Amino acid sequence: MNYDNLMRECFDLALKGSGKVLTNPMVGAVLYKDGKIIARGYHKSYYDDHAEIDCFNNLNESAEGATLVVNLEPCSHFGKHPPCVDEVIRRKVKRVVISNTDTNPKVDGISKLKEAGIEVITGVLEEEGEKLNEKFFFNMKYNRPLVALKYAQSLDGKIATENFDSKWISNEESRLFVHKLRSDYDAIIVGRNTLETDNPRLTSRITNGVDPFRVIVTSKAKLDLGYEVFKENSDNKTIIATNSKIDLGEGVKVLTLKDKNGSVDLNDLLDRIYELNIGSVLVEGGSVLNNSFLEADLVDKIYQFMAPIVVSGKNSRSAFVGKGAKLIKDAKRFRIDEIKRFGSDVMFEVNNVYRNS
Ligand code: AOF
Ligand code: ZN
Repeated sequence: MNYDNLMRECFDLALKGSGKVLTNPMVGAVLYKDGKIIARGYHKSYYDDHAEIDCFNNLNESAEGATLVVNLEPCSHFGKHPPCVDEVIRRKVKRVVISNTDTNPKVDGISKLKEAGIEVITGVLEEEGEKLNEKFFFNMKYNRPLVALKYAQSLDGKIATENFDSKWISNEESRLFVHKLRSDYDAIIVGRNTLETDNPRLTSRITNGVDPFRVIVTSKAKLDLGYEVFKENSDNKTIIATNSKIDLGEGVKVLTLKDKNGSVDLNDLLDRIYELNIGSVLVEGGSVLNNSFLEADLVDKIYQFMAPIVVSGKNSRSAFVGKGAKLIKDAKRFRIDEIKRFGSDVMFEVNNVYRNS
């Protein structure tokens, strides 16, 4: 039997957890018996049940002899929840069909299932599964959040004019996609300059969008709390990341971080927010912060939007402002993995060359 369609159903279910599962993987599960789906489930958020358990909870009959299709290997460890494999075995499922094995070193569910006499089929739509959970697999491999930069530029590579005007380089369709990205990523990071010049809300304004954590990076000791990110903080997800001593009183979370050459140490920032279960971040500028991530070799991905306009001007801004490479051979190297069109704009999804997916 071909399990592709059932696996696609798992992917669709898994995606409902996007932006909510944080450092956990997105997982969907279906139980299939006598030619039909008898239950569906998915991992809804970081603290919620795993997909398999949610699926069993939605089941109104016996699972004995059924096939469980799930995009990730069922877990075998005691984490926030007991092992899923124990429940799969207890319910007398006869076959488990998986897209990806779990790269979490604590997990070895496949051997447990096989020992219990359950047939296991792996690798169904494996590449799609890996792409779906690229953030999770990245987290497991590198032990830190995945960092993606996002910016919109003109044909001549400018993200703002010399007086920092940047509204609106990209079109409405591109901006809609950005709101989807904001929902899919766990946090947005901006530098203090961007906060002061753009006063962004950094929320996801699409239907069912999840508002991300909003991290402001600053080295200065004083900060005005009149900006939108502080006003729209009913969810308590605004964080100030700083290498100086800031006392803002109640209400806004402050992370005091290591200093690196007078700026926030970005490795320390990523480690500290990873402890808050933030598994992915979208850096939305400005040029100096983008460049700091680049120089620290912490840019894993770029979403570069390009609009068919030319700004020109020797003082207009580009996406990265710093020392720069003296020779082209020393330029940081990326790989264009995807090109999408949004009306008159083009978006390049670019990954760092060290990443293989
Ligand atoms: C599954 N099904 O739906 C998910 C799994 O702390 P815990 O107990 O939530 O465990 C988290 C780990 O479990 C996570 O790192 C990953 O290895 C696995 N996630 N496993 O069988 C699921 N979300
Ligand atoms: Zn589990």
